[in-house]
Order: sequence, then C-alpha cells, then structure tokens
Amino acid sequence: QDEVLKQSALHPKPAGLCLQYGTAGFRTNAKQLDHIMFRMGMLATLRSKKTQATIGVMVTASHNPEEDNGVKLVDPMGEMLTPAWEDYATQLANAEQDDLARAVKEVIQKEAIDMSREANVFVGKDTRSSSPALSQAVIDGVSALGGHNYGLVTTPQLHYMVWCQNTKGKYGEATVEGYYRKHCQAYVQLTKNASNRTDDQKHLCVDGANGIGALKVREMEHHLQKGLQISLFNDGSKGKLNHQCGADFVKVQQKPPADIEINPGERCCSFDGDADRIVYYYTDSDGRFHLLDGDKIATLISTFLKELLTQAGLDLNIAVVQTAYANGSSTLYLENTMKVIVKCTKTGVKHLHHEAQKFDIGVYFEANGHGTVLFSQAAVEKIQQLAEDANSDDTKKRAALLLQSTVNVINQTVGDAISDMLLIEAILAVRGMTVQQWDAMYTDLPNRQLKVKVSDRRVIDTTDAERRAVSPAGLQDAIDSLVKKYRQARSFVRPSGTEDVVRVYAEAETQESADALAHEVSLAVYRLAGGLRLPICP
Ligand code: G16
Repeated sequence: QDEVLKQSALHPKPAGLCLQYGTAGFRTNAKQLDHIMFRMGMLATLRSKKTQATIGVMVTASHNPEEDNGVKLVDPMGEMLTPAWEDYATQLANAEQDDLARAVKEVIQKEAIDMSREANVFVGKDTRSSSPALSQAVIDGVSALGGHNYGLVTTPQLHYMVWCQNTKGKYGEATVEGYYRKHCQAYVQLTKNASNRTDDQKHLCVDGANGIGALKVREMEHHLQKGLQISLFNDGSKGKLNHQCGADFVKVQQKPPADIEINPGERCCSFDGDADRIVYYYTDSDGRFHLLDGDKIATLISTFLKELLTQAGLDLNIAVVQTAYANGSSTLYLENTMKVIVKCTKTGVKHLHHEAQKFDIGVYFEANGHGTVLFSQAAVEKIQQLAEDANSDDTKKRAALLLQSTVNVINQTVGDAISDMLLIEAILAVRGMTVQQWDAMYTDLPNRQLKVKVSDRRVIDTTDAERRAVSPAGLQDAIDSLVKKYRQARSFVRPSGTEDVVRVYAEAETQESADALAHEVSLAVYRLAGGLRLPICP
C-alpha cells in the first residue's frame, strides 16, 4: 500500500480526468497518459500474479497521429486482455490519486490474488517520441516485480513473445530473432512450391508508415534468403508517423501514400504504426487505384486453405469472421461462390478472435487489414498426421506439407502485418497469381467512410454487431430511409473506440451514391446525436 502511494505520486493523475478502456486499450494525447501507463503496469502485474503467466504491455497508439499514444494489454495466450479485466483497467485508470491504493486493493480482493506470487510482464513500445518516457512509467508500475523490457517491437511481436513464453517455447522462441526465424523459414519452405519466379515477381513495395514495422522489416529481410525483394518506403528516416501514409490512410482515403512512387501494376502494401494491420494495392495502366483490403486478404487466404483441405482430403470446417465494415461483395462472394461459413462480430480484433476460435480454421480480418488465421489444436494434429503418413499419396502429402508451413508462417496470436505479408506473398507465389488476378476475384461495392465530431459519442448505442443504432431515438429510422434512396446500399454508424469521433460507413452501387449516402447519414448523426463539427473526411 505504502509503495503504491509512494510510486504513484511520481505519476500523478490530473484530477477529474476520466478515460475509458476502448477498442484496443487506452488511447489519447500522449500528455494525458503518464498515470495511465503506471497504473497499467500495476494492473499487468496483478494479472500476471492471478494467471501465473507472463502478461504483455504494449505502448502504442497504432494508427493514430504521432502526438497520441496508448496502451494495449496482452493476455497469457498472446490475445487481447479479457473483457472482464477491462473494467478493472478503467477503474484503476480513473481512481483519483488518494483513492488509488483502495482501488488496487479491491481488484486484489475481488480476484483473490495471492500477492506473494511471482509476476512477469513483457513491455514493448513503438517509435513515437513519447513512447520511451511512457514505457518507463509502465516499468515503474511493474517496478520490482520482474518485468522484461523488450524495447522497440511491433505489437504482434510482443503478443507472439508472450505466448511463446507461456507455452515454454512450444509455440516458438520468445525473442524477436526467434520470431523472424520461425516465420521466414516457413515462408522459404512454402515458396519452394512456386515455379521459378522472376525478380519482378518477387518484388514488393512496402510502406512502413514511418513506424516500427519499417525497422523490423529491415531487421528481418536477410532471413528471407532473397525470396522476397522489398523496396521500403516511409521507413521513418524523414516523414512523420502515419502522416499521409500507412494502412489506415490508404484504406480510408482510397489512394496510395503521398511519398511513394509506384509503377503501374506494381504490388504494394502498407502497414500501420504498430504493424498489426496491412492492406495491399496497385495502380493500373490508366492510373486507377485498386485497393486489396482485409476482405480481399481473407478471401485469398480462405480460398487457398480450402483448396489445400480438398486436396489433402481433410474434413475440417473453415469460417471467415468479418465486421460490419466488410464490403457487401466480399460477404456475398464468400458465402455464395466460396461456400464458406461467414460470421459478423463487433469491431475490435478481440471479438473476431473469439469467434474464429470456434472453428477448426478461423480466418478473421477487419476490412482495415487487421487479422490473422487461427488453427485449432485438433486441426494442427490432423495436418501433422497426414504430413507424416508414409501411406498418403503425393497430392495429399504435398497439400498437408503446404498446410503445415502455412500454420507456421502465421502469427496466430493477433493480426500481424509482417506475418500476413509473408503469407500473402507465399500464396501468390504458390498459386502463380498476380495482384490483378487476386483483385479480380470479386469487385468491391463503392464505399465511403466519414467521421462526425459530437459532444459525447456515447449517446450512440448499437446492436446486431454494430449494424443498427438503438439510440439516439430516430437515428436508425433516418438511416433506413436514406438507405432506401440508393441501389445496393447499406450504411451504419458507431462510436469509435480509439478516437473521439462517430464513424459513418456507407456503400452503394456507384461511388457517387456511396458518397452522397455517407454524407446524408453524417448529417443525420450531426442533427440527432449532438454534432459539433460537420462530416470530416478522415
Ligand atoms: C484498433 C483495433 C481494431 C479496430 C481499430 C479501429 O486498431 O485493434 O480492431 O478496427 O482500432 O477501431 P475504432 O473504429 O473503434 O476506432 P489499431 O490498429 O488502431 O490498434
């Protein structure tokens, strides 16, 4: 108790400041976060004592601008913090200074935590200028309880190392080098199945968003044994983090990053600021921009896996998990052409992850490029048995070996731009497919995203995986009648969990209709939900 009081006085909470645990932890201007970091260090220590496992704390604000920062907590299996503990996080974050010791004690009592147990916390940070001081505040919170500071890592690398540590190395070695070795070896193994590729085919332009992902791609490259030739842009040497670059910018603006020279037809991808999201794109000979977002990625991966399962003769169920942002065309294609199970959850990888766990193979991707693939233990065992079965025929064996390497190239803990990139590149290589052929699998419905600033975004409450608004009164009726004006139209609104805005999504038969619908729905939000600023194009 005395220690909590003494240490926390060095990381005082501004009186009256109230912050909410959002879609992926706390996120706001870095100046408001010192006390939050200290307190999340303490919470991670408590969670570690409770679970008797290693817990991760990642200091990052991902896709947000450079002046913001945030914190994500990583649970024992490398997944996001369990929702039951999000409430404790909010309680600790908002306890006034003189009430903090009591708030900590309450968590200890409610969870019956044995404080004499050891704690182990892994701390990581991104490249923001505020991250060193804020991660020091986390370490102060963990204080003398045995934390391990990893320094600069991507968010998914930290998730990966937490899981490796808790499985005592069964999932891999709990180091960044171990991460590179495992994923790159699997990539090299997979691409041995590709017929001779030219240097052009191996070439990929990567936009590192001026963030941690750029540094890590550089560090990893030599493990790929020239199997991928990367031209790295926005590597942090001059530009600002996420500014006019990165996965969020490309997805929302539907155009390439500002400072990147792309030749027509060239395959490109963008990471976000902490490298847990990826989107692909190219421009055609008419200069038209083509985006291959999380939906297209999920389609490519699930098609590949389904083909391999058929070739291997393995009876494993496979599902794709999406959110309301998934393009309507992708859902139709997956259900009607691919004949895979499709599920829809609320935004936030924690929701998608848990839904994906219900299947033998769960492919989950948010349209913004955040996603991965989960293989159940039973699926991994069946694949392994077949790969080792001396009596299986060549086609089955080849498919099983490809599936085995696919399992190893993926970071199953959380969406991971780097390992997703390796998987996508390997699939294109093995199938001898160009980015244009991949793009042609289905045609996206034109869509538009806008943001509206309101006085309190919590007035908007949603249901049906965020596809319908239940409050404020009249908003859903207004959306319904606006949607009726356009063909193949759909629209929804939801409060963001990472920025202080309401997000508006609309899709329709033409870009003009999608733009008009998004605009009209934004005006309805402004009118009915206490608008402060008219629609902002993000
Ligand atoms: C986080 C979450 C994602 C979510 C995104 C936007 O991503 O991990 O699941 O899609 O925020 O959320 P919202 O619309 O609630 O602001 P990241 O990459 O920023 O950590």
